[in-house]
Amino acid sequence: MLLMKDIVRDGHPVLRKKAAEVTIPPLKEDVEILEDMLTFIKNSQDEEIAEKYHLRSGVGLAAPQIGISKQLLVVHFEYDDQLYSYQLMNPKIISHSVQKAFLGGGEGCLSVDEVIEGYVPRNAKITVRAFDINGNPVKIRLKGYPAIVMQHEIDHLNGIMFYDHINKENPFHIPENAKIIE
Ligand code: K2U
Ligand code: NI
Repeated sequence: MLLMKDIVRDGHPVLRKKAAEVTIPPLKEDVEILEDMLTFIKNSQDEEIAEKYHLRSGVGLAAPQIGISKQLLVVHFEYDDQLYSYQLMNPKIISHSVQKAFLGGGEGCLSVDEVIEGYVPRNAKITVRAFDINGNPVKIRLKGYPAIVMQHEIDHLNGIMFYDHINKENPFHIPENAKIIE
């Protein structure tokens, strides 16, 4: 099982690389990577397991965060009584809103141990094309918090960290017409 020791920390070059697309239909090893990543996120949300193995709670994970520079990501969380659980290969944002959105509490990252304050402006709505764990094409439309999480993970596949988006002059600058998500 994946543990925090397997999570690559900020400063490692793999977090700044554009990850390679994976072959479709998927290799067995890529399917196994996605399964291990989803298990880690589920474990991190289980109080007993997280305490026993000192896991930091997460809602998503991208393969570069475990040192694998491949376009693989998982997200798994409940929001507004709906489960959002995806294991994706080669995800691409194919369209997005002009409107921006950001988490009122800022963002964190399993690969960043320190707190970095500031608003992280992202697209309020996105449409993602990807392949699921069986190699089937999927089209996913997200808005609000689920869209924020998905963009955080897709950023990891492009070597982008959440703090790259924070306004350096005024970390709490609110873009025009932006939606605050509490
Ligand atoms: O990619 C990661 O490091 C996982 C992040 C994803 C994330 C952070 C902030 C905003 C959107 C996505 C972890 O989930 S950070 C810890 C966390 C846990 C619960 C809720 C929000 C953030
Ligand atoms: Ni992250």
